Amino acid sequence: MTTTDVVTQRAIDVLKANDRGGYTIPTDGLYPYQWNWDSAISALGIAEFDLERAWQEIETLMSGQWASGMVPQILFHNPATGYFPGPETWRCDGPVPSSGISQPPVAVTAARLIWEKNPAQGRDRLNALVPKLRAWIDWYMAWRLDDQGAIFTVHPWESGRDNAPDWDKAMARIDTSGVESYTRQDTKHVNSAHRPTQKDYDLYVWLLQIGRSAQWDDAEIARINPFRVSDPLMTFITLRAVRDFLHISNELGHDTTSLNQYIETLEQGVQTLWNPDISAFDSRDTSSGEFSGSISCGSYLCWYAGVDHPGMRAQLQNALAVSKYPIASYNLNGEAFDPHRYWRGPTWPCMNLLIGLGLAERNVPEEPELRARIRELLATQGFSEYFNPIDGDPAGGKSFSWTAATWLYWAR
Ligand code: 2M8
Repeated sequence: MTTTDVVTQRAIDVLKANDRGGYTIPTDGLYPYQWNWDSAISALGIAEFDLERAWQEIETLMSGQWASGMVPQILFHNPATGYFPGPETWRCDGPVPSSGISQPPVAVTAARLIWEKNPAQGRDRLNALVPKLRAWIDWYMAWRLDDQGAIFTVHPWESGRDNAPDWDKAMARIDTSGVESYTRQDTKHVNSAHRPTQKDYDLYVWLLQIGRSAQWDDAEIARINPFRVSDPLMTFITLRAVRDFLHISNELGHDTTSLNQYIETLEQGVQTLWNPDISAFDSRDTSSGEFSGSISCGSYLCWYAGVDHPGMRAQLQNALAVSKYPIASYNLNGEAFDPHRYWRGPTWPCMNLLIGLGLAERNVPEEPELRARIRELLATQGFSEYFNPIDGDPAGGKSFSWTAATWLYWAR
């Protein structure tokens, strides 16, 4: 067996060990349920060795879709211990016990990519998913579109980049003094210096309480939730999802009404996230109109969304020059940079997978170099949740599903 074969087998073993029967947990202990965009990325990895099971991953995720079209961030299919907040805190009543917010719609793109591996075999399964994927896209455009055409998040957990510096200014404006008492579980599993702070968690729980008091009604949340930050990552991933969904709909003969309009709106929206002061796509607080001043892994998803930008190409070249294991979750020269703390500096291979797919599709010459760096990182350090971008030190959960999937689908 070559080294590649050995690492590949290890990646398959991780995904199989995290399989809970129809869905894959991110990692044992820390995250014992089905997470939305983790499952989408895991499905890409699973599709490399079991196409049927990859479809099932997406189908199980979509089984949790609410009547509104929203697809939850977490599905609590089976009782588990060791995670906060669980279903009793969220108090939602979708078809499967769940949280009340969504996550970036990578699953739409994953459905297309899985289908393309064997279009004849996947046709019926994709056809059955089409109305659900469409309803989710419509929900995003109805409830998460700002007045400039960008997608915003109402909770840092919805963005997927929980404690990114992107939210700092918007969070500083919120008084969380009414937050209920709660007990964190995450710091029982991993080093607390690598996790969000207590202040971050107070805001997460406070925003959860806001949604719960609105009984998770979208219109009421829009009225009372003070946290609303437009995010390049969410906007790029949604734009990409709509493009892929349009392609699927054309190929399979489904209704395409409004889809071109959505694409036009989002294409305009992403341009409003260009911050000339830092020469990068950046987050913007919708209430103050202020940019966060953050170059993040989300900034580099422009190519994934089909958007080239010479300024981001320059950023990419710089990122490859200043860190051994790019693309970091946050710019190494940024004032909030912390190489250990979660979404404030570490490199997340799963994000590099999405960035790399975009680079490859747009023929950006740096893609092979980026892939080689992540390949070396995973082959030598294993499948942890995230890594120090300078020395590659692994951190967070071990045997992580979307990290293993990144190896299988892209890095190997
Ligand atoms: C992290 O977020 C969860 C909440 O969703 C948490 O910290 O409790 C994030 O990295 C998120 O992007 C990811 O989907 C989740 C599971 O891996 O963990």
